[in-house]
Amino acid sequence: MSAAYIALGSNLGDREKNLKTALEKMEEKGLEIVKVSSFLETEPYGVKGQPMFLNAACEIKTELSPEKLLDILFSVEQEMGRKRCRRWGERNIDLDLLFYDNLVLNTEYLVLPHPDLQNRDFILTPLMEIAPLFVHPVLKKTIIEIKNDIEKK
Ligand code: PH2
Ligand code: MG
Ligand code: MG
Repeated sequence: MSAAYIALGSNLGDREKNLKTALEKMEEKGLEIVKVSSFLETEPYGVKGQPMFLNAACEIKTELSPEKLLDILFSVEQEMGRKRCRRWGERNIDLDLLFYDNLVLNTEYLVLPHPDLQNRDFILTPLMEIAPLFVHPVLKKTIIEIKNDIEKK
């Protein structure tokens, strides 16, 4: 069994319902959800002038490869009618794979760990609730340490 961490985000429609629906669909597709953070309202990062986000993070257990897991996340987004609009723009649901065990991977399809998570408070704050001592396999720092680093910036 592998452990993976996933970031959830929504800033269109009923945001809370969207996050809950995504979690339900992930479970229906066989991902074992072991921890879910609280849902956190956050300022848009990257592209301003869009609605506030609701963000969360969860930990899952799976026998699937990281690529197959990513396929499942995409299929949930698709079933929920996700349209890929502008980069960093508004979306009813976004599911991003953050970590898969201690795997470091850089392919066209998938980059692990998520390449920008160390700069994103909206990922680190919920992640800190469920995995404060998880060590980033490239930065060799815990989530708490990474979160402290961005607070100093
Ligand atoms: N997702 C983005 C871009 N900006 N900002 C917040 N607060 N939350 C997000 O989930 C988010 C974002 C691209 O995926
Ligand atoms: Mg994203
Ligand atoms: Mg995404």
